[in-house]
Amino acid sequence: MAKDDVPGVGPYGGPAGGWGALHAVAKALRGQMAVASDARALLRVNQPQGFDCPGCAWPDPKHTSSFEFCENGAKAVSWEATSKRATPEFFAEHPVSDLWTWSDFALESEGRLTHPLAYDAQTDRFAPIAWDEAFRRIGEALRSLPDPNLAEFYTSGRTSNEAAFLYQLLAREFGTNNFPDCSNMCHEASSVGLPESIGVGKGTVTLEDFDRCDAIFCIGHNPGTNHPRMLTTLRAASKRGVPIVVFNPLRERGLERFAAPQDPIEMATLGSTPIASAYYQLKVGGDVAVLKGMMKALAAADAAALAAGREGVLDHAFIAEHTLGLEPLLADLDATSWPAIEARSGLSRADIEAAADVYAKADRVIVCYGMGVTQHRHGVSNVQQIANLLLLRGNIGREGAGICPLRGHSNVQGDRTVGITEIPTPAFLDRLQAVFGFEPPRAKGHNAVEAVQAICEGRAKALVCLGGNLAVAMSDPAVVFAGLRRLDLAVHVATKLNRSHLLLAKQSFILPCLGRTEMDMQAEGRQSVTVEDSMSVVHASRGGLKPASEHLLSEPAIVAGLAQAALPDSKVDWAWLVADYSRIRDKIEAVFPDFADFNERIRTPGGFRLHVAASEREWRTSTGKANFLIAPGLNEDPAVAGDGVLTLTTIRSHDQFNTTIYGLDDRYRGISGRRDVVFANAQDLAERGLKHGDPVELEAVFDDGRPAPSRIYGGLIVVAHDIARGSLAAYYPEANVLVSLADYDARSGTPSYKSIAVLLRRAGSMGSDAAESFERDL
Ligand SMILES: Nc1nc2c(c(=O)[nH]1)N[C@H]1C(S)=C(S)[C@@H](COP(=O)(O)OP(=O)(O)OC[C@H]3O[C@@H](n4cnc5c(=O)[nH]c(N)nc54)[C@H](O)[C@@H]3O)O[C@H]1N2
Ligand SMILES: Nc1nc2c(c(=O)[nH]1)N[C@H]1C(S)=C(S)[C@@H](COP(=O)(O)OP(=O)(O)OC[C@H]3O[C@@H](n4cnc5c(=O)[nH]c(N)nc54)[C@H](O)[C@@H]3O)O[C@H]1N2
Ligand SMILES: [Mo]
Repeated sequence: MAKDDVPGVGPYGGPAGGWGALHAVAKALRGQMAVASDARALLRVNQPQGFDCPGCAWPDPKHTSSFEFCENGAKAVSWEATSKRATPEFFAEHPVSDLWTWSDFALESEGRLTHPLAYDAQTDRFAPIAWDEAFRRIGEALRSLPDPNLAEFYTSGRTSNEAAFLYQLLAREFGTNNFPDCSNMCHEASSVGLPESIGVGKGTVTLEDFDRCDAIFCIGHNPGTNHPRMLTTLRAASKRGVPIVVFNPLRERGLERFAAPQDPIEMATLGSTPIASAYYQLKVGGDVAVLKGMMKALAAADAAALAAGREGVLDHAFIAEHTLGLEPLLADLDATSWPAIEARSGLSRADIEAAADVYAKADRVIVCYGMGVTQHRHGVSNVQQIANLLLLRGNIGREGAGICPLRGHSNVQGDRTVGITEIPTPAFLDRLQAVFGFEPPRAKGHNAVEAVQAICEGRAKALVCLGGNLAVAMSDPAVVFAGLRRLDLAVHVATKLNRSHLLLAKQSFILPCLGRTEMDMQAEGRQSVTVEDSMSVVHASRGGLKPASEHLLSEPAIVAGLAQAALPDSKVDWAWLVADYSRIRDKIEAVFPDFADFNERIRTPGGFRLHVAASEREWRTSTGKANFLIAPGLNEDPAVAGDGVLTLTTIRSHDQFNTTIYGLDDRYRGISGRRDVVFANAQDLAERGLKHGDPVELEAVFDDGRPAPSRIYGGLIVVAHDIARGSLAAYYPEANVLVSLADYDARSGTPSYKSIAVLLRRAGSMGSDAAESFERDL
């Protein structure tokens, strides 16, 4: 069947960006709100005086005079600034059992929440409740827990530094370090892996480094969709002649060609700029093999150069002064054979050597990476191999070079910086104690997987969520949904209704909050909050739009309300702190010395960069040096034996923000009006007697090769796509039915969303009864 014969599936010929992006913005805006106010809102995004775009964590260029156009930023803003409302009348009309049958898309499409709500079991409805009464009941429920560790405090990364700091203060004074966080499903492999390698859990580059680098490697991320403003940076590098080498199992349009909407010539001539200079479609999970292959090639070139009396390829002076562990790394590379590397990566030795050659010829190299690297069973090792590669030529801690993890949510990094962590350091807890005068708990708390496991096993009884959609973002919805329904207390601070809110506990509350774009008035006047981008730059964000409802409270005010109710003898003056957020920032500064002169420094447009020790070649590791660390073997995930097993990765479409689905199109991959697709390589299809457009289903496979009949994803059509052999891709979050709660990286707790062993077969050919009964169970 030709590509065009399958409804909603076709080729996409254009570049990323361009007129398609402008049309998409116009469509997003028409769907959500009136044009005059939205245009004004958009113009203030990422401006020194405006609010920080809730879209992603890519930094803003320093001297922005005109707003930087971003299609997906515009979607995120219009989604929040919509004129649609989910009012008490709406909730009176629809019992929860009815809402449960709605799609996630339909739930959020009702618009902004307007009133605090409590669930009433008699009517099966959420009904409005006064704020005081909601706080009182929640406080009472929390206080009645026999042990504070029976409560879980989840954070999603849109939360500001101020709200996050108060939130960790509340939970710690309450008595727990249970901080499941969206970061646990995202860049936790970086937060755990990089400190061991280079002594900081963050990226080391700044935006200016991109103007000075000589080569860029992009591994496992899709900026055209998820960090669209990054394309402007990559385009500028490409125009300077900087090679951009991509490792991705799918051909992603944004990494191939980009037309900048700001460029009148590109727009008028329908021209575009090529991005990738070389595009290698490795197999899903082939990154460690590629990285080891590149390092093996560099080591061989180095040995040959030294033997011939030339200068080495490795930076021996840097290695001697700054690192430990080169010899064991070289021995590991020696013991790793090229045939094994080729088989696991799906790339030829010649291709990997060519990539290594680009790396070796460049004086300054930046490696960027995303979820394609972190969301594997050995995500921590993957990240550490990237650090190894950079350290071999001294590419960390100097201008134009470094490591660049592409963060997810717009403030996920900041939330971590101000204390949202289940493994707090003793030094941080000591300062918290000194500043606030209570004894914080010292025991390790729960990460996201551990929190959900505790909930499912009845070891946790209360869940408070500061944003997010935990149950849908997490693996294994069948297990997780059932677990959340057994809670005593569920509290969701949110802007829009989502499925997690409908998983009813004995007492359930939805507390509606202001969004980033909205004006935040407190007792002492209008407030700003702060956020930290992917490059450790902290800056202010100040909303200007009229709040969606007069009943909304800000996130800091809600946290303070919860704290006052849960902690009647609190040592913290919550009302005083919330009256003026600069007081919260003073406390952040008192606890974290890196925030010296915090209030002063955020007055500078563009903010300030936190000290990143590794950027200065200060190695805060246990050895005091940067460490070469070895990954065991070549498998990022267990090698699942068995006939016909394929590896499924899960990806974001162009029309979604995580669990928020804006629309059903995925323009750059040629999909329109549907999400029920699985992308496959044409040869893999032919081998299974399948063809493009066939109805199919996927069944997960255990590590030992046995099929897992309780994990089937049916009702799909298969799309022949430009994807590596042996690899499949489907959309997150729907595909989470295939991921077991047990499938995660033991070292970081990150679920292995990017490598799920599955069988692909024609729909109904086997096991569909199991699928139907499973869907009924949901
Ligand atoms: N518009 C929009 N922006 C977003 C988000 C959103 O949903 N929508 N989400 C935000 C969040 S929380 C995050 S974490 C980031 C996510 O940003 P990304 O990391 O770009 O997220 P994914 O869509 O998961 O894309 C992963 C990419 O990795 C590739 N890939 C999959 N498996 C592998 C593999 O095994 N190896 C390699 N090398 N590549 C692989 C996929 O083909 C895909 O191109 O974006 C943030 N920004
Ligand atoms: N299979 C698979 N699963 C994945 C991933 C994957 O790639 N594949 N990615 C993982 C990743 S990287 C992440 S980060 C997680 C995301 O997990 P979460 O962060 O939990 O999920 P989101 O979809 O970002 O949360 C959306 C909800 O946040 C609320 N919200 C939006 N704005 C605000 C605000 O300003 N304040 C408050 N209080 N609430 C707000 C709205 O109610 C909205 O419904 O999912 C993970 N799950
Ligand atoms: Mo994320």
